[in-house]
Amino acid sequence: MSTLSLPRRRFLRHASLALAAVTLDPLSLFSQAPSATLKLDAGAPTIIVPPDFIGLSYEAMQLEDPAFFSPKNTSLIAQFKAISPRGVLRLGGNTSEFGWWKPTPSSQAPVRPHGKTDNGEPPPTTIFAITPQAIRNLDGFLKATGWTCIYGLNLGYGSAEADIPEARFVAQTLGPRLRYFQLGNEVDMFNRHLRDPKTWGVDQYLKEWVPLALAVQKAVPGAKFGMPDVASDVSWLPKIADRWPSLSEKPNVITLSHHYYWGGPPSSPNANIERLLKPSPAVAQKAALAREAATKMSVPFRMTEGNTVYQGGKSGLSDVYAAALWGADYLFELMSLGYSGVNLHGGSGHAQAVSVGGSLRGEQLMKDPNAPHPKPFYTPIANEGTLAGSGVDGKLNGKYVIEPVGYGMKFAARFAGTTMLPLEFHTGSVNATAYAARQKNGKVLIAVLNKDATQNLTLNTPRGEVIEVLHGSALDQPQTHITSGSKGIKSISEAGGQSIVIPAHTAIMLQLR
Ligand code: BDP
Repeated sequence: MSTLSLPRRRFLRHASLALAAVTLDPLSLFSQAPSATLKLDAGAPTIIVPPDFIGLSYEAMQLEDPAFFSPKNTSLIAQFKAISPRGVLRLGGNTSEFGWWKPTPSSQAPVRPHGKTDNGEPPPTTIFAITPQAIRNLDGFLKATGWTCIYGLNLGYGSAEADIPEARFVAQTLGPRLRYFQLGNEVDMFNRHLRDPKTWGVDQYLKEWVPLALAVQKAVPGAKFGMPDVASDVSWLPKIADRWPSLSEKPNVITLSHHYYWGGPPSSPNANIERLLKPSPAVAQKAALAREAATKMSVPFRMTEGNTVYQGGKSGLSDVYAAALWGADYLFELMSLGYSGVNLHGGSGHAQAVSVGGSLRGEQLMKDPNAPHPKPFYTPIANEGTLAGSGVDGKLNGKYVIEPVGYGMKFAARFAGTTMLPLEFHTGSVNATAYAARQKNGKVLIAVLNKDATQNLTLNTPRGEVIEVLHGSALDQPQTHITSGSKGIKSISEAGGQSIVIPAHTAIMLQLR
């Protein structure tokens, strides 16, 4: 039996709570727990989950430090691989409109007209350089992780002149590790800072985006694109799909994309654990719009950037065990809705703080902003140095740890490369979800997430073994574990099946015989 969990330092902060956790006799629970039924519909149409479904998203500004995505950053590489042996690293975020390509040490930074500042966006004076060394190191990093990359080019301050040399070098260096370029981050928000709100919209966007993408494509043979990477207005996708047939020349778009933050800002009283774990109808509504557009354009659709709470996340919500259950559930849901992949956002404190206007708003809500916490709060992988506190960036020390939301991703990653199977799941009053999939070896996996804060779930299932458990002592505490095996979760055989008790706020992975 192996257990993966948060590092000792953050664990010890809550050791007293962990010790107080009561070990319940699972058999005694059968009588008290409400019962749920689960029925597989093996004959129904199915969805294939790509083997590299799992993804992480980082700010483009992370490239400012060539040592970050580098083959030498072995601890970060290990954590990428631990979350998923295959995956997609997406580089973009608000900072992708503020970088510039610096081909030689003597190249001069561009002088840019500074537009207006918008709350939650980088200040207009933000500028950082991306060098050939950063791209070469990125390639070494991708080779070491086995991941590929979605690379964000600059649309906000972009031009053919500025973007082509960067795109050319990136394509030549990354080769097959470059999945596609994206050109512009959260273009539905450009009206608030980078463009004239009176004229900005889908039509103006296409007027700028299409010629720029075509120029890059002509200069960089084989260049492919994802678009439009909107923040929240997913109705842009069907609007683009409707206009697409009328374009005289079409760039090679291979994916439609949008972002998703569950809630925010951090100060909102609605951003709380109870609501985080409830179903979010917006997820399926956005999926319906994305699917409609993607079907019209005959391309896959992807959620390229998202997480719990925007503006860098919220202390006590984005960085605690509840976020692991949210992350796992969200990923399973997107798999069952037919997404080709999902990238949860994170990074190191500095780049991410710049992306949201200079500081992590969630820190202002903490009693002690210097108390150890991941920076940003929602990052799936944190640097141990930033956990130690002290300022926005903490001290990067080369050691990386998986945070709760990253454990949720790791738990869901088991479904990568499977075929989803529809199921019927009735849980009564318990807040729980379930997903099923057939693996390549033919065996069926069922993930059951009991997100309920207090109620256990008694479930009647076909016969099988619990092969993994996602658990934490409390929803509002950081320690999070994935334990292989059944971790004491007992089942009772019944005619044609079994009963399993899943304790409150615990998820299991069941493999049927
Ligand atoms: C998104 C931006 C990203 C930010 C994130 C946030 O693309 O750069 O870091 O929001 O607000 O909208 O946390």
